[in-house]
Amino acid sequence: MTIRESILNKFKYKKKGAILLLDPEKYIDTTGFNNIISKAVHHGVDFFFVGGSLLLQKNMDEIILHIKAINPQIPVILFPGNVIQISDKADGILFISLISGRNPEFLIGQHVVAAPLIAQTPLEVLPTGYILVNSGKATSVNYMSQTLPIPNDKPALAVATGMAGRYLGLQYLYLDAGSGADSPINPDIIYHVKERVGLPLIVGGGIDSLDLAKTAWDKGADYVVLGNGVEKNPSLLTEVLDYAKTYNLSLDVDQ
Ligand code: 1GP
Repeated sequence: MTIRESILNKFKYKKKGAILLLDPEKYIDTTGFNNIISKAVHHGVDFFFVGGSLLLQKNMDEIILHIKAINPQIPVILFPGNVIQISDKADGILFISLISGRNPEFLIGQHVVAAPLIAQTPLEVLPTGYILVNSGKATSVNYMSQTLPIPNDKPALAVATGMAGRYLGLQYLYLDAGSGADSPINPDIIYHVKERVGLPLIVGGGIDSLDLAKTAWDKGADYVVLGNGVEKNPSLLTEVLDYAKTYNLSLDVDQ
C-alpha cells in the first residue's frame, strides 16, 4: 500500500492515526532512541516523520537507516526544514508549501531546487499545505522561515488558507503550532478547517497529553503528530497509540 492509500483509508473511515516525529538532534542516547522506536512499532504507529530545523542530510540518512533496521515496514516520511534534508533512504517526503506565510522561498523557492533531486529518488511525494498557527511564543519554524503564523483565535483565516491550498491542488494539510508549542492548535481551527476544506488533516505542535490528542482527533484531525511530548514523557506514545488502536478496532467491528 502506498502512503497516500493509507492516508486516504484513514480519512475515509474516520480512523485515528498517530505519527512520531523524530528530530535526531534531540536523541543523543541510542538506547533511549531504540526503545522509543521499538515501542512505536509495537504499539502501531502509522508513520515516522524525520526532520528538524537545522538537520543535515548525513544525520537524516543515519536516523532513517537506524529506524529501518528496527522496523522495515512502517513508512518513514521526511518532514524537511529545507532542501538539504532530502534522503533517498526514506519512503516519502512531505512536499510542504508554507501557505500560512508570505516567504516565497518556503512557498515555491526551495521546491524548485528540490524537485530535480527528488525526481532521482524513489520517494513518494506528498503535496502538503503547511499552516503554522500561533502557539503563544516564537517557534523555530517562525524563526527559520521568517513568517508570521496565523493567530490561534482566527479560524476563518486558517479555513481560507486551507481552501486556497486545496484549490492550488495540495492534497494534505498540516496544521502545526510548532515544535514545543505552549498551546496546541485551537480546537475550533481544527474543526472548521476539516469541515470546510475537507482534506486529510495532520495536526501537531504541543500535543503532550492523551486528552489533547483526543481533542484534536475529535475535532477532525486524521493524524496527530507527537514530538516533544514523547521526549519528555515516553508513556505518552503508548497511551496515544493504544487509544487509537482500540478506537479503530471498534470501528471495524461496527462495519
Ligand atoms: C512540530 O508538529 C510537530 O512540527 C510536533 O510538535 O514537538 O510540540 O510535539 P511537538
